[in-house]
Amino acid sequence: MYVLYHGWRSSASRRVRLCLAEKGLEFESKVIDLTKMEHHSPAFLKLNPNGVIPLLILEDGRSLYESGTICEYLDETHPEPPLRPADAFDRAVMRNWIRHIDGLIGNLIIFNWAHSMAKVATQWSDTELAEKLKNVPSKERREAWLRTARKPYTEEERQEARDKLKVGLLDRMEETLRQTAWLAGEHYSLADIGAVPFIKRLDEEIAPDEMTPAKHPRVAAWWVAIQARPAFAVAKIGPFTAV
Ligand SMILES: N[C@@H](CCC(=O)N[C@@H](CS)C(=O)NCC(=O)O)C(=O)O
Repeated sequence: MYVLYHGWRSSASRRVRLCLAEKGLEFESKVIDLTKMEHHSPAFLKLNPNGVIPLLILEDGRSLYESGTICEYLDETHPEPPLRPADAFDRAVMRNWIRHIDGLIGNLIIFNWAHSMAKVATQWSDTELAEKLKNVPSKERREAWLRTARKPYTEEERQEARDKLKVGLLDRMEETLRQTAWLAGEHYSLADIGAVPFIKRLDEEIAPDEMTPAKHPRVAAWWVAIQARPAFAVAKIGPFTAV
C-alpha cells in the first residue's frame, strides 16, 4: 500500500489525496505536523530535500515528492479513470495550468499560515525560531516562517495577494471555462485537481464574494461540479479553519 506523508490542510497534499481518491487507491496516512517542523527533520529532508509535503512512498519503497509529479505518476501507473487528456496539446495545457497554479502558492500561504501555524510560531522564542529557520531549505519559506512568527502580513499585503489570486486564478479560469468544459479540455483532469485546494480557500475565506455566479459564473458552476464528485468527500478537503 502507498504511504502518504501529508497534512489535512496542506494544499499540495489535498491534490494528491484527490488524485488517489479519484483512482480509488487507498494509502497509509502519516500526518506531518508542520508546526513541529517534522518536514525539516534530517530523515524527512533525505526523502524530500525541498522540505515540504506531500511525500508518497511507493509500494516498492521508493519515494516521490512534488504534488503535480506524484499525480502524473499515479495517473500513468493507474490509468483508470484517466486524469490526463488523451490529446498531447491538451496535456501540455494541463501541465501549464499546474505550473501556473504552483506559481501562485506564495499568495495562498499569506492566508493559510495565519491560522494554526501562526498560533504556534508566534510563541517561539528568538532562539527557538533561529534554530528552526536554520533547517528550512528555501529562502522563500524561511521568509514565510519568519513573517508568520514575527511580522504578520499587513492588510495591504493580504489584499495584494487576494488580487493576484483573483486575476491569476479566478479570472483566468473563468476565461478558460468559457471555451472548454474543464481547465484542460472537455474532461476533468489533473489541472482541475490542481486548482481545487486554492478554490476551496478562496471560497471559504479569501474571496467568497468573487466565487458567486454573478462574479465568476463558470468558476462557481465548476466548483459545484467538483464538490459533487464522490472523490471530493473521500479526499477530506474540509473547512480549513475548523480542523
Ligand atoms: N510544489 C510543492 C509544494 C509543496 C508545499 O508547499 N507544501 C506545503 C504545504 S501545502 C509545505 O510543506 N509547507 C511547509 C513549509 O514550507 O515549511 C508540491 O506541489 O508538492
